[in-house]
Formats: sequence, C-alpha cells, structure tokens
Amino acid sequence: MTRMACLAVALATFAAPVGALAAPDPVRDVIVFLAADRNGDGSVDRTEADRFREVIFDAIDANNDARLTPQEVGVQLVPAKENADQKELDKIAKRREELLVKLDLAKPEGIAKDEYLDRNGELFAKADADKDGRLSPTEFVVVVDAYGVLLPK
Ligand SMILES: [Ca+2]
Ligand SMILES: [Ca+2]
Ligand SMILES: [Ca+2]
Repeated sequence: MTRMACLAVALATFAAPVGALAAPDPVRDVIVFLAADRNGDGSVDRTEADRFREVIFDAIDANNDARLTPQEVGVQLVPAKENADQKELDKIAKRREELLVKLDLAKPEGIAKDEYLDRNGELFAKADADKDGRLSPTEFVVVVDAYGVLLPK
C-alpha cells in the first residue's frame, strides 16, 4: 500500500466522530503521524504537513473544483441520515450550521484551496514548539487536533 493510500485508510478508520472530538485518541494520532511522515524520518516537515492538509481538502472537495463549500464541509461534519424525517433533517442542518460557524467555514462562497493551504504556515509554526522546522509526533498532534473535525469519516 502506498503511503497516501495508507493515510486515506487511516483517516477513514480512525477519525473520531464529531461528538468524540474532545477525547484524545492516541491510536489515531500515531497512525495519522506515520502516514503523514512520508519519508519516514520520524518527523513531519512543512512539505509533509502541507500534503496532509491537501489530502484532507481533496477528500472533502466532493466535486473537485478546488473549493470547499459549506455544503461539502457540512456533509463531512454531520453525515446525512438515511430515511430521516423533516425533524431530523432540521436538526442535522442546524448542527452543521453551528459547526461551520465555529470553524469559520460558513462563508457562502466557500473556501478556496489556496486560502486553505496558506493557513498552514501559521498552524505549523504554532505546532512547532521547539522551532526546529519539523514536527515531532507530540508536536504534530496540534495539527491533527486542529483539523480532526475535518478528517474524513
Ligand atoms: Ca518526514
Ligand atoms: Ca468543491
Ligand atoms: Ca519541532
């Protein structure tokens, strides 16, 4: 299995449901780190971190137009329910809206890929506690936690 396929599987398997986000998930963190560390040198550099974000973006960008709409993110945050009645549909819509606002992703025009990827500079700097330009497994948890809510289910 390639590392990218591995990452996709890891994300799909270990991403916590939204309700469980607050709980630490060491197993998920380790698997995601191993997949993100593409050259296997035991740390995640800026390029690898950017790629990690890109994989998440591409997984959510259902129509591949390099833009995430609130709809695309909403489905990811709170999956649709089969045979839901109107009351349930309203509840799902409300929950999606709340999370989108919280994540600052409620903009009707959506978020462009460039914009999304650029933000990584800040997050990387924040996560890189010892400022050596590489994220250790412990430091990388900051990145995973920040985007855990967007990891594909
Ligand atoms: Ca690496
Ligand atoms: Ca899209
Ligand atoms: Ca570091």
